[in-house]
Amino acid sequence: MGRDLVLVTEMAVKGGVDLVQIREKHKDFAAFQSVTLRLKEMLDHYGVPLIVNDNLAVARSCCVSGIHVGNSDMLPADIKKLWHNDVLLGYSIEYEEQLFNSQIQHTDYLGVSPVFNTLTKNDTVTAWGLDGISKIRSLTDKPLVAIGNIHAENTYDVIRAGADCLAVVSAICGAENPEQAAAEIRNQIEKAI
Ligand code: TZP
Ligand code: MG
Repeated sequence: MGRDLVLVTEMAVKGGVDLVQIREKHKDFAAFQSVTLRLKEMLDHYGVPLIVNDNLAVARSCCVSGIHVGNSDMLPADIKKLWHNDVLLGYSIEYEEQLFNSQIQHTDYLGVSPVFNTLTKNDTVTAWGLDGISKIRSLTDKPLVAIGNIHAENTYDVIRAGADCLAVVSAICGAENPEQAAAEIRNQIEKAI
C-alpha cells in the first residue's frame, strides 16, 4: 500500500521543503478537494504555502496560495481574472516560444519542464537539460522552478545553471526517508547559492 500523502509531505517539510504543489490527475473534484484540505491543514501548521496543479475549482474552494498550469491548461490571464490577482501563478515552459507569449506577464514563476527525462510524467516534450535552464535564464527575469528527475546528485548543477527553485517528486516522495532526502537536496541548494 502507498504511504499517506500528508505524512510523506510532512516529513519532506521537516527536511526543508518550503512550498508544496499537489498534483492529482485522476481524482474527481470531491476526492481532490478532500486531500487538498487535509494537506493544507498540515501545511498551515508549518506556515508552508500550497499550490494546486491545474484545477481552479479545487484551488479556489480550498483557499490555497496558488495554482500551477501548463501550456495546454487554463490561461494564466483567465485565472487571474476569475480568481484574484494575488494568487501565486506558476506556468510550465515546455517550448521557448512560450517565453514570448503575452500570458507570461500574468505569471509569478516559470516551471522549466522537464529539465531531465522522468518516469513520473510520460507526456513530456524534449528535456531542457542544463543548457536549456541557462537559455531560459538569459531570456527572462521570472523565478525559475526546475522540474523533472531532480535529485541530490544533480541539484548543485541545476541551481548553478540558473534555476531558483526545484520541484521534486520521486527523489523525495519515493525515498525511504523523505525528510533526509529533502534535507540532502536542501544542502546541495545551499552549496550552490
Ligand atoms: N512536470 C514535468 S516533469 C514532472 C512534472 C509534473 C514530474 C517530475 O517528477 P520527478 O519524479 O521529480 O521526476
Ligand atoms: Mg497540466
